[in-house]
Amino acid sequence: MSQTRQPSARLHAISRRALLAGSTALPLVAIRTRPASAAQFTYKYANNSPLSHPLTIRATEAIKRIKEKSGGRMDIQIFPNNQLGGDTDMLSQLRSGAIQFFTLSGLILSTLVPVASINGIGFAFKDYGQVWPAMDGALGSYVRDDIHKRGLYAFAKQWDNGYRQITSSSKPIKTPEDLKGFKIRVPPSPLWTSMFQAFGASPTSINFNEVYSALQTHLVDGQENPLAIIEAAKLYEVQKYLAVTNHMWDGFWFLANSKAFDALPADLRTLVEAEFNASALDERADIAKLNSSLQGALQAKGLQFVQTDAAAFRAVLKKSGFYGEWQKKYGAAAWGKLEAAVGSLA
Ligand code: X2X
Repeated sequence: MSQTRQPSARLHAISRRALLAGSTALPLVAIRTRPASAAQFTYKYANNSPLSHPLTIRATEAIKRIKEKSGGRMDIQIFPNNQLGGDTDMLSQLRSGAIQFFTLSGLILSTLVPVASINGIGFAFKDYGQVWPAMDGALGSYVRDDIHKRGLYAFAKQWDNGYRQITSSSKPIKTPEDLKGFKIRVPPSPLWTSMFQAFGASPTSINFNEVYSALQTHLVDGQENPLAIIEAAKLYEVQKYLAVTNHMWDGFWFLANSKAFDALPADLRTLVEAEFNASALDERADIAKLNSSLQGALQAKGLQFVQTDAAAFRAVLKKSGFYGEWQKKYGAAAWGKLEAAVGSLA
């Protein structure tokens, strides 16, 4: 036994010695962890989106362009589909610098930057003709300034999540009264909870990575999301009805950890921001296309669509004092920017 062992032990000793001798020129750590990468900056981007969702597809394209155009100096590794945890976990990772880039709904970001949920005020934006000028303009800048005060950097162009619709397994939601006592999942955000409480529903905050199983096990009877998410995450497998409510518009901020972003040389900062902003516009166009094609596709998969009267839902919110309450929370400056974009809400 010792005879068979000896040669290999010697070989091992030799190769180790050889490696150690070379280690002044090439650090061992670099050889082991990133054999093929000569990148100067290796950063991580994480999201909650399924692989087939335009957010992941277009972000992946931007990352590829950034690598090419930087001559390989900037290598961003993508961790989609909640691989690194739920949104609130990933937000902590972004803040600590464990990840450097992350896309997050403004409404969830509001747990850190309160004004970031303002675009989600119920029935505020009539259509995309109101959304993009506001988010690319004064309202978006106002929110971004507050984000920047919290150690995070938000790129100028927001990505589209979409207008949200309510799905359910137990009964169709046709009128606001149907929401009374309805057990609905909402993303973790005070605005979402407040809005569904105003309807008399029973909202539970759950990160997106647990939504499918929460619906499957009937922990909740419904949830609300844009069509593109319902399709990409296959929520139609565990839901029967979709109420077309368009009750809020939701978008993703493309966020960077400010320290990590500032550590990049100016040319890489410019490149990274330009490419992610360009992909944001591609992604907006993808979602617009999906909005017009997905109803048929989802119906074919068995989801029953129910049309609703938005004015009736909005009237309930108004009567409950929802708008007044949130106007006070955001303050006159922010609310004024929202109303400048969408008209009077009170
Ligand atoms: O968590 C959700 O419902 C989702 C996927 O729409 C968000 O990112 C807010």
